[in-house]
Amino acid sequence: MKPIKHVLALAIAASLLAACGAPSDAPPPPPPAPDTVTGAEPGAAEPLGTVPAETAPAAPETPQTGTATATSDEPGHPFFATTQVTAFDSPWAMTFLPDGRLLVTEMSGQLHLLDPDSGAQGSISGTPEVAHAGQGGLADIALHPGHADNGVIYLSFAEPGENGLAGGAVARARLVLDDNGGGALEDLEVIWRQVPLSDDDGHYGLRLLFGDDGMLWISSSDRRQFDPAQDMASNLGKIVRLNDDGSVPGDNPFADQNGVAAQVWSLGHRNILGMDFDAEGRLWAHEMGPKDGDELNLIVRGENYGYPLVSNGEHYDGTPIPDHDTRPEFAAPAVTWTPVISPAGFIIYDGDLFPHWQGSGFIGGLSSMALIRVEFDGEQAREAERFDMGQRIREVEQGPDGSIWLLEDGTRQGNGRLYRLTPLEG
Ligand SMILES: [Ca+2]
Ligand SMILES: [Ca+2]
Repeated sequence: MKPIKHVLALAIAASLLAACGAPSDAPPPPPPAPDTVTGAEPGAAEPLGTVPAETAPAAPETPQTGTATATSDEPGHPFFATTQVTAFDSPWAMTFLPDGRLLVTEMSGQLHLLDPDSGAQGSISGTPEVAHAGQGGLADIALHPGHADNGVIYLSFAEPGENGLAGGAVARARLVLDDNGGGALEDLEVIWRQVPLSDDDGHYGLRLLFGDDGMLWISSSDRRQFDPAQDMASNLGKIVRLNDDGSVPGDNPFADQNGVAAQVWSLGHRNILGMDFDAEGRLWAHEMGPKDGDELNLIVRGENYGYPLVSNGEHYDGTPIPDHDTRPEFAAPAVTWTPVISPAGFIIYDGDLFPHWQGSGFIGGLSSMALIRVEFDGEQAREAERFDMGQRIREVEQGPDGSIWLLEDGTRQGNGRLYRLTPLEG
């Protein structure tokens, strides 16, 4: 991959001089209005229901000092260089094509195709109509495991319904690329929908992931409706597992139940914006807590993760929620964060460029404006390091060469920059 257009004078180490880490042209976003438990947030300027944390005096987080590696087994690690590749308006997700080009979704509904080597950027036509409001819009993108042969991709999005309602949906289509750096989606077909629809514009979730078993995993968040997370007549507040055509696998834990219950792999979730498998095939998902209590969970077949009956956070209106340790029948998080990090985007790294980070998880932080490294030990996990990025991180991806790619959240600043992280030489 060619070197870079625009290298920020920005090298971030664990011993971060964090205040130096922010590009000079990136003032912190204004403090957001509080999330509420009941109402819709005020318009599209309010993308995530995590916001109170951002008004906390410590946000962005207190910079790590030179002792940051005290939480790490590593004796130290190389610096990484942060390079701005380009910028989008309100990017949400990205995935690499087999040819090394990058597909990037925008909440407004656009799908971009970027050649990181040349900087050439094209667009993909034929994306579905989206309900672009609040946290809703075009969301995640994933390649079919056989994409190199069949060209099939999957998109998740907020789908407009009748009477001002909307629901999360997943479509698959064939990506047909042209010779001019763009392309089109053909044979687009919606294969899954959230039930029920809601007039709330938050907590869609809609992270997409394929496992080694060829199954499609979807995070379906609670739409800020709470109780559906425990209701098997709804697929809200669940992690869903489907065949690649949207049908229900016969070995799902509730496959013998009627309706959407058969789709469910796990329940009792709030708002999941990141999932990935580790090298042993365990599924991990982070989850935005209510007021405090963000989580990283090991996702186990058929388990109930307890929301809204238990949480280490509390409702935004001040109503307490019993903590996890009061109800051992519900699966407890492997990591819980108070104050919150507002997790968005997640990879478990297996690349070659940062060999000492193989097996680590990397979580984007919105309110924490950080990249958070998690270390795993079997079914245990812990935060190992936190890199202050000085901006809300929306999405994390691993590049074909093992570089780490970040999308800045554009919904606040209107400028969602794409960054590539590489080791610093020397
Ligand atoms: Ca991605
Ligand atoms: Ca609690």
